[in-house]
Amino acid sequence: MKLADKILAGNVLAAARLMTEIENGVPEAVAELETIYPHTGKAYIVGVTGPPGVGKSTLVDVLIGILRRENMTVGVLATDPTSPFTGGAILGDRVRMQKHSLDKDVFIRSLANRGWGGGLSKATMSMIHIMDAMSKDIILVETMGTGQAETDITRVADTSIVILSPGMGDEIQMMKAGILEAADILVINKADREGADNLQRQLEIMLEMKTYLPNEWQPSIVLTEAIYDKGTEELVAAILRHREFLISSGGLDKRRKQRAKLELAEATESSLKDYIYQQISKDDYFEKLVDDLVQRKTNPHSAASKIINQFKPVIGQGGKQSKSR
Ligand SMILES: Nc1nc2c(ncn2[C@@H]2O[C@H](COP(=O)(O)OP(=O)(O)O)[C@@H](O)[C@H]2O)c(=O)[nH]1
Ligand SMILES: [Mg+2]
Repeated sequence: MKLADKILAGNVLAAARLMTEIENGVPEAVAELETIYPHTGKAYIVGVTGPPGVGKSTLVDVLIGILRRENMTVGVLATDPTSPFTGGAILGDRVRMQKHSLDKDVFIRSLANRGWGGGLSKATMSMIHIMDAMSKDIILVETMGTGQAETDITRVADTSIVILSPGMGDEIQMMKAGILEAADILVINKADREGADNLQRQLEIMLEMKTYLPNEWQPSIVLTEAIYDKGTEELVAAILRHREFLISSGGLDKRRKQRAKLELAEATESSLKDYIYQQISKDDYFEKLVDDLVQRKTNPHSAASKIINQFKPVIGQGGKQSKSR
């Protein structure tokens, strides 16, 4: 049996193996993902983003417990870009979440920093798809997040939680980076610490400055103390409220379309890249473009436009045809 079939039959080890293959860039893994894809789209994806040390992993750990009590199955994708080389923090996350490791309805996976760069990598999306195909109701994705790229988890998750904690001075930086703009729920964790009120006021002022349309979601602010399991039920309630809102407003479809768009663009990019690499050594047309580049008769951008322009009439026609049908 192929790995994908085993995964669809509920084999957890097969899922772990396929994830490792994806991380290592094993080419056969792509075919497995093709088998899996039709079985995805059911899971609800929650992005948990914030600067290092604010308590993302601690909070995720508590959330797992609450969601399980509500009888939801949970997938967790944890990354810690703060220690990309030693893997120390990743191991830490794993140890912390180990109490859930005997629960067959919880699947936790740590992803090394490779290919992540603060944003959402192809590998990340693939891991999410696998957990989705494993019938996880909720998938929690812990990332640092930059808020700058449309590939950031905060832009493609169904619900985006941005976590801050008092006295870190990060909130200003995060505002600059636009990460707060992407938040559906703002969490002030470590509310047991001094400065939580102040941070709450700052965030409230920031939210008040924005104008919301009548049918637009207004981000909520939730105070939590992850290590004391305080405010965490409220956080889960806020997530579920946002989910209800997205479903009833049609926003969920919009977000999923955005995610599909991103995946299509990324897949096209990598296929096109592979194709061009293959052709460059066998095709006179590409050979000439490369020579022109070397001799500085053209530049990479213009050369790329030339290639894309070749595709345009074909793609454009396809679009027109399907519309008229
Ligand atoms: N005082 C306090 N410390 C917390 C709270 N939540 C987490 N921490 C601590 O903050 C540190 C960083 O937590 P961690 O979950 O690893 O943060 P992450 O880097 O965002 O994943 C750990 O030592 C936690 O025990 C909280 O609510 N209050
Ligand atoms: Mg962490």
